[in-house]
Amino acid sequence: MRTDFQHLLVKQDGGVLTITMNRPEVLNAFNDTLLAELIEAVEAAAQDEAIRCVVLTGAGRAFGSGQDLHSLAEGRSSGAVRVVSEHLQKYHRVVYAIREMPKPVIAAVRGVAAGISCNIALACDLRIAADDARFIEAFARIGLVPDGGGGYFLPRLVGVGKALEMSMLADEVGGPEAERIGLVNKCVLLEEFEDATQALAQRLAKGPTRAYALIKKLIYSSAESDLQTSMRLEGELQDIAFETEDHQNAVAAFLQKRPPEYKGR
Ligand code: LHQ
Repeated sequence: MRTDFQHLLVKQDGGVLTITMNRPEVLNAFNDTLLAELIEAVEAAAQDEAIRCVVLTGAGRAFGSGQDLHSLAEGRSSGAVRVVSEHLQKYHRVVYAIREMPKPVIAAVRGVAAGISCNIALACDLRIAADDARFIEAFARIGLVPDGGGGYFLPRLVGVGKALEMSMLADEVGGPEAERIGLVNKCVLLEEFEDATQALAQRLAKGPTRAYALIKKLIYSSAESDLQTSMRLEGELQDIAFETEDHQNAVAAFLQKRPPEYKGR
């Protein structure tokens, strides 16, 4: 993957690729360049077998402040943004790439995650937050509806009642509260945030990557299906997992009383 992006920092450490949205002067708001670069980076990460876990985070004091409202206003007045749903399709590419990525994707959130930046964090498989995190479904503040999959992810993570509250009141949800309501998996002290993120990512990158891809498929599909459909899919996926080198080696390691080593194959 190229590394010479204008508004993204990408860094690979072992099997972990960290993608950092980098417009800190506007709290990493999305302009067209940042959005295009994020699409490119997540789609490339999906293809690269050496990458076994992706971390998405923000530079400076925030994760992201959503759509850049200056560039949106310019796009509207110049006529470049006529029908907003067409513009949204670019964000949808990011969301689909994350969900279909055959490896775990972690959102690492410190500071503000507002608007569509918040919902991109919700699209990720796991979320770790610093205790200064502020999740804001900011859309209603400017008379809009949650986009970027927010209407889908929010009620599934926190329930319909809390999803409506967050979307209508658009109040901030802090890191500890986000952990309590299931919006994030873990909230840690800001001083521990980077180490905790990397520890989680490195652990996943050393795990059974193919099984993780199949787990994503099973859990995401089953959230939408009945028991019979889920167990049919479970069988299909287990047939695949059963033939992987990682499964066979891990069973042998257990029987030989030694720790397993997963190759991601
Ligand atoms: C910003 C932004 C920003 C530009 C802070 N843009 N500059 C909608 C429509 C169409 C298509 C696609 O998608 C969407 C989805 C969306 O994402 S809609 C929601 C868009 N986001 C917002 O409405 C949030 C706007 N920002 C805020 O409400 C605040 O800045 C928050 C609550 C995020 C952070 O507040 P503070 O911590 O007090 O920081 P700040 O307001 O002082 O911001 C720091 C700087 O960042 C500041 O610039 P300045 O030159 O004054 O230092 C802000 O203007 C700039 N900034 N968000 N989205």
